[in-house]
Amino acid sequence: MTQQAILIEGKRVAETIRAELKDEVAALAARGVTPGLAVVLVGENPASQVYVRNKEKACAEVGMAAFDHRLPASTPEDELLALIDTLNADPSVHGILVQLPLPKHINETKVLNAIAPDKDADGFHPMNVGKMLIGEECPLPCTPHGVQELLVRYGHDPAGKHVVIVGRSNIVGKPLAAILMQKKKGANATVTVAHSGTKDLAGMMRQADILVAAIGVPEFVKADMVRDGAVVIDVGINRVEDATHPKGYRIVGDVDFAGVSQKAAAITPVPGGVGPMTIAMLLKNTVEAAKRA
Ligand code: L34
Repeated sequence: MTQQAILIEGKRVAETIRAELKDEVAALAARGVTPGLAVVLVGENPASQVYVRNKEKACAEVGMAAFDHRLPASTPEDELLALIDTLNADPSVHGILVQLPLPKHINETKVLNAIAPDKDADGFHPMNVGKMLIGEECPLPCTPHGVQELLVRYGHDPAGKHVVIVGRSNIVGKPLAAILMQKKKGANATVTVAHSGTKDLAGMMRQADILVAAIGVPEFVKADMVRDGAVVIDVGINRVEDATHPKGYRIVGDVDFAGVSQKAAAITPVPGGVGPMTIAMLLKNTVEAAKRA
């Protein structure tokens, strides 16, 4: 295909989802409940600061409360754990998000374990990860859930398709595989999880009906690694130096967009693709938690 791929506009879909949530939030407000999300950021990672700000802005837009907790990078682990205890006990907090990555001296597993599973806005608690794997109802991790939602809303039902996910992180690759392999609506795919140890990775990627790039390497996926007419979802968000941009950098995905968009049937842009969907699904998890509470 030398035709230009259809753009899968995550930004637009995320707007639609926020509009849907706004109505649900209004209905909750009529019952005296304002969904509240506690946003915890430890340290000054510039990318995390942007993501967290976007999350808090999105909360405000749909009428939810965002409780902002910024802690210095030097915060001891037990202080962070104590904050989580307080948030677990606070009835105005329905969802808790601890932005990752955490500073190296803090044990991530310990922190994720400390979040009450019913307030787990990210779906990262091991209990929820287990529920997700066996197909029980639970909050789903926001980025992979956003990818599923994008595919479905653009008419690319994963059912029966070969989905090749490149990347095996706990945030994206592993949970996306767990979600898309379920015998459920919007799933039922044949899933391959490929990674840096995969033999003939390019050949594997060419097998994909739906290719998901979550590698963390700028523009790793080139046109010759993509089958004609594949659907390509780019989860990567990389800052690359660019003196011609006012900020001194620009954001690119894990996919060589210019090349791959000549070959794919549909493709997500970066920015404006999966990123905004991550945030929309975070709000959704929090609204669901508020409904249950
Ligand atoms: N706990 N940590 C926790 N939960 C998460 O779901 C995340 N993730 C990832 C990093 N750490 C996390 C995010 O929130 C990545 N991520 C995220 C969220 C939002 C955006 C990107 C990544 C986003 O807003 N992206 C915009 C561009 C932002 C920019 O200008 O840099 C976009 O259009 O893609």
